[in-house]
Amino acid sequence: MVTFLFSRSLSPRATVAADHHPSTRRRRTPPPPHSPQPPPPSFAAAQTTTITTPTDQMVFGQVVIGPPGSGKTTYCNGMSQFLKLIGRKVAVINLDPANDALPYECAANIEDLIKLSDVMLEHSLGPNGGLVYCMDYLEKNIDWLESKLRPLKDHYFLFDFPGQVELFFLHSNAKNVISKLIKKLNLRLTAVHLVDAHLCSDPGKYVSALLLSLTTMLHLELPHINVLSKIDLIESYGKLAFNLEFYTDVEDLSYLQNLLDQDPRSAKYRKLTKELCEVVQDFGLVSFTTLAIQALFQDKESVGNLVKLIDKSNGYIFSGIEGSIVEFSKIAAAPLDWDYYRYPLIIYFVVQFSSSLFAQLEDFRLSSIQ
Ligand SMILES: Nc1nc2c(ncn2[C@@H]2O[C@H](COP(=O)(O)OP(=O)(O)OP(=O)(O)O)[C@@H](O)[C@H]2O)c(=O)[nH]1
Ligand SMILES: [Mg+2]
Repeated sequence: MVTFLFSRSLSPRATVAADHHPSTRRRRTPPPPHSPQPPPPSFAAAQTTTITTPTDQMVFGQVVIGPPGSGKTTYCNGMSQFLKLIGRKVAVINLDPANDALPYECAANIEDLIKLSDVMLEHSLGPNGGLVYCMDYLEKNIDWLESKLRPLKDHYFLFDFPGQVELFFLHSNAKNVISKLIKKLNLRLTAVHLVDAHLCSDPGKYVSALLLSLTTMLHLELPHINVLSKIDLIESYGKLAFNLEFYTDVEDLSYLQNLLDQDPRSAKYRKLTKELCEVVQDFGLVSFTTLAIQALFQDKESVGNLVKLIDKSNGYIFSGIEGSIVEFSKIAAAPLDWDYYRYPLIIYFVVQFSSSLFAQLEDFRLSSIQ
């Protein structure tokens, strides 16, 4: 479910390589003249080199993307609540200029920089062209966003992006925005790509979802997790032909062919679909995890599991750890079994307390009206 694409974050090799970077080397104090040179480090010594992670400088977060209506804004809201409950400081950043009613409190909002309605009016553009313009504008004014985020460097970032999928596999503006922020603020980001789960009930749409996920992964070059969102609605447009694992694991797409043949529309494109499925399988990168963020408190296990995957992919689990290269690799290879559920009682009491508080406030309001 997690794919480490060009994973820059916390790779021991990268950290050691940084140590030899000319800019780092120049700052070192030169040895006093005629002082004895230290012996070259042995292989065993190199194995136990202690790496100190510059945790104070690294900022972790998620880039939340996916087709229109796949649940990105709801996800950012639910995920920020979950992360706050497990003790993280969270900043949600709205980068979708078409998001007019936000359920969460924004740390930064693209609307303060540029308004989609103004762009459409001034440049005679439709909503899609307007969004591409807004992303270009954001890329050119990246310093504005940097100045908003720099004071929040002790927070965990959630970026809520627009649903225009062409921004993430065709244009380079959104990718450039992300990579500029990564460089300027030393971010460690994972792309969380949401796809409506109900697409699985139609084999043609499912193949499109697979292709979209693959092209987005290849284009963004970030640690990437694909999510089937709104899993509670998976069968709302028809029964699934196979069990859920078939759709999440993406292991043998040849079974889809029989289904596609039954539909006269897709039978015409039989060869094309077969070839596309082979491309997806040959890359071997796409798989999905499932989520129903709206049912956050009923299904906190799936949210917790997703957070574990994300933390592993962007290196959050390593933050604050000082250790040897060997220790780092042991952690990377370990199963996802650390304890996120040490807070279930807190979550339970917060929910119970909030609902009883709301009930009391409502009683109070009604009694004051009477
Ligand atoms: N049943 C169910 N509905 C959900 C879930 N997540 C989101 N929704 C609903 O899906 C609809 C779209 O959600 P949004 O969060 O606005 O989706 P979005 O991807 O931000 O949409 P755009 O910004 O327009 O691309 C809303 O009506 C949500 O209430 C879920 O887990 N389960
Ligand atoms: Mg949205």
